[in-house]
Amino acid sequence: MSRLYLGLDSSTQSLSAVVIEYGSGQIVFQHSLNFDACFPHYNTDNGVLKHFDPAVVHAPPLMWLEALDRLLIELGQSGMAMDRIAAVSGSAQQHATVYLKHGFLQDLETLNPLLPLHKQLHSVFSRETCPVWMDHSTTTQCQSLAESLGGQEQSNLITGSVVTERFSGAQIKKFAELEPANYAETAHIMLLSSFLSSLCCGHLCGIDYSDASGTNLLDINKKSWHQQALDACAEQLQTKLGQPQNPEQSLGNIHPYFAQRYGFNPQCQIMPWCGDNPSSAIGLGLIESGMSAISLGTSDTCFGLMSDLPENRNPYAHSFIAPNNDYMMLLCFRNGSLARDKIRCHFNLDWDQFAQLISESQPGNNGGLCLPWVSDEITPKTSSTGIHTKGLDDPDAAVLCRALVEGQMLAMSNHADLAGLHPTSIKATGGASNNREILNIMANVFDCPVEIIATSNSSALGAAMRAAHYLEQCTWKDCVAAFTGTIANTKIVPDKRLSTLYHKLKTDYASFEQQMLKSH
Ligand code: ADP
Ligand code: XUL
Repeated sequence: MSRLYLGLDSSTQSLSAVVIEYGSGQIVFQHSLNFDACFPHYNTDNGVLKHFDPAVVHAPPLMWLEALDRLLIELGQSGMAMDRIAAVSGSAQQHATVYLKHGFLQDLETLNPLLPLHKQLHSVFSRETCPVWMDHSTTTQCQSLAESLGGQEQSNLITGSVVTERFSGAQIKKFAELEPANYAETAHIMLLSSFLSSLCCGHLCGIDYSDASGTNLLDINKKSWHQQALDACAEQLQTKLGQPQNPEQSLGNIHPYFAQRYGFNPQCQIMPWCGDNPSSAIGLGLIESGMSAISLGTSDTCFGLMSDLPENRNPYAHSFIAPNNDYMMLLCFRNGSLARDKIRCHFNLDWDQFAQLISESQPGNNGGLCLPWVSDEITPKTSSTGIHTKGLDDPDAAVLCRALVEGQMLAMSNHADLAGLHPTSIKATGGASNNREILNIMANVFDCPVEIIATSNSSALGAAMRAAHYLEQCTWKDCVAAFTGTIANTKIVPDKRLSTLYHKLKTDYASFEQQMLKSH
């Protein structure tokens, strides 16, 4: 019987699982748990905790643990042959940091399989809530960290990104500065990905290269921590972080906790968890330089693989190390699904009505434009929150839904150009890739075909594929060919007439964006 591989993805709003069967190339299980709906007692809103300061965005780590147990129970209840799962890997929202006390390792090693994780690990955290990627409360720390590295341009060259508010370096620095006693009590600082890796295998795991490149602390060329960056952040940071982890090396057997509690084979291998976007690159079949994708999740991201880093770096683009040890260029837009959702709810629409209204409205809105900054944006960085419009007088629901999505795609295409990402075809994923009208606009603005793969959960699929790639010793090409088939008839080709229209609007949009950035 051929082997099964489990991929998990702990994203902003949900925990998902995908199980693949290598021999048949089938996805045999996929399921998601939405944090707000399934775990209301944590009081999260779209997976994060409300705070009076909108720049502070944290999540409760116990919720992630409770979700992991619940999902594995449901996996077992589905009739899955747990002992056929040969390897497990996962991915997690990038940049989220987890702070653990000295007793953590002992508590981890002695987990009781009769009790769920959240009942046993509630006192291991030296910071009760974890800052996540939406947090942008670290501007002061970013300035000082960038200065220590010789300025933002230099930081970009060394670490792959300008020093960025949501990245883990600035987040750790803020914690060490504002809560020195709790920082001193912290023995280990992990990313959500390495925390979940550690739980799965029962020992302390380093942060994998992809997520380490989302910290501003890694020398991206050498794949090792940059001492100056560590020293500029906090004392004894290297000891707390451990060594960065090569994503292509196994972490060993599964923790007996999971084998005994859920019936996994005790020899089941654990592969390092990595960031959700890098994992999604594999799940979408991006294994060669030049391949590009757009993920329409809570945030919208646009990314592509590169064998070498470009000499000129766009300050808004991030270079990460991909799970296949290539490089990956990524742009992240905070106003993704949350902005679309806000407009949809404002007009009391469901997603089908939202799509219907777009299809009935005029492409290009007669030159009208909309900057979709429902909340503080990160690409470009601005706090001039609001839906700013130009040439749209008193827009009705249809005009505004279209203008918002067009604005999102025009911004993405302009910033991709600046980052040296020039897609010739795009793989689309994420919750909103179910929406045909959004993908039509994407294909026309980027002037290239858009394809959707068979699961909208490409990060969890990528994790399962990374596990299979290791154990089956297959090439990435074979692995991708087996699992990333596009859904039949979902290749959307651009309409040349509309692409020409959007080509002109891209320039107008860039000027409008500049104008708004200057005036705030
Ligand atoms: P994340 O991985 O960041 O948690 P997902 O990729 O699961 O996010 O996407 C969730 C989002 O997808 C929801 O916020 C929802 O707004 C959006 N979504 C779901 N279905 C549709 C649809 N048909 N059209 C547009 N957006 C959708
Ligand atoms: C990427 C980023 C987001 C999160 C979402 O840099 O911050 O896309 O990874 O989960």
